[in-house]
Amino acid sequence: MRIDILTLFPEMFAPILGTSIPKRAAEKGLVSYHLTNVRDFADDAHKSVDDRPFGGGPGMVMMCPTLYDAVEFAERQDPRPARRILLSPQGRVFDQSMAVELSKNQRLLFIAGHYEGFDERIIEGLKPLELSIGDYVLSGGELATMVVVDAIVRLLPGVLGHEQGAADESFAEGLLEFPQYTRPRDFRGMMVPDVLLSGNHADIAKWRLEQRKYRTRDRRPDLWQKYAGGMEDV
Ligand code: 4HQ
Repeated sequence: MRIDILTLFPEMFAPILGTSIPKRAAEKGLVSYHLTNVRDFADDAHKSVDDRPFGGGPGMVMMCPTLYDAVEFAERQDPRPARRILLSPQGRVFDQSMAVELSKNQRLLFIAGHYEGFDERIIEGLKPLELSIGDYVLSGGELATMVVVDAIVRLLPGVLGHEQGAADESFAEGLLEFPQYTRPRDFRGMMVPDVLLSGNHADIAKWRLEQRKYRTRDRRPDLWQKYAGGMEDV
């Protein structure tokens, strides 16, 4: 997979993409990251990438010409068509099923704006998939891009070992995880549940599934509704 990222702050990405799983994925040749600084495509002496909004009001708006030039430049670097993605609170809220779908693409191109909004013709003409990582306001799309990239890259075949891959499937099943314990059995009077020390694997599996259901029903009624789907006995 090739991932292009268009941003005014390319230096924000190296610490994340150069660490842990995203780094390992690149080292294994399963993904490559390509940063493009949108400011390099500014065509005036002041290197401007944004301007004041028509109609007035606060804030600045990312201009079409620079961003279109940056997108077209990045896309010329590889013949495969890129799925364009723009991070914005107006987008569809990103979730695991979208990570799975996006991980099937050969090429993704992310547009991360900073401070400002986007000229609407960026959406209209470039037709990016608009994604939000949640209902809060960030200073820019960079962190949101990194969240989405991380969630996708760890799904690429060969990036994770078998154990972790299996652990992800359980989230895909729509339930939260069960509580985990390790040594010591007694920590300041807080005990590990007996069933986990019983050696009875059927009982352990049953207990863990129950815990997952309790937790999901209690903490995430939205996920529980999807999982149980109106079943009467749950
Ligand atoms: N922003 N999910 C505004 C976000 C955001 C989010 C990114 C701030 C885009 C223009 N992006 N810029 N939440 O708050 O994705």
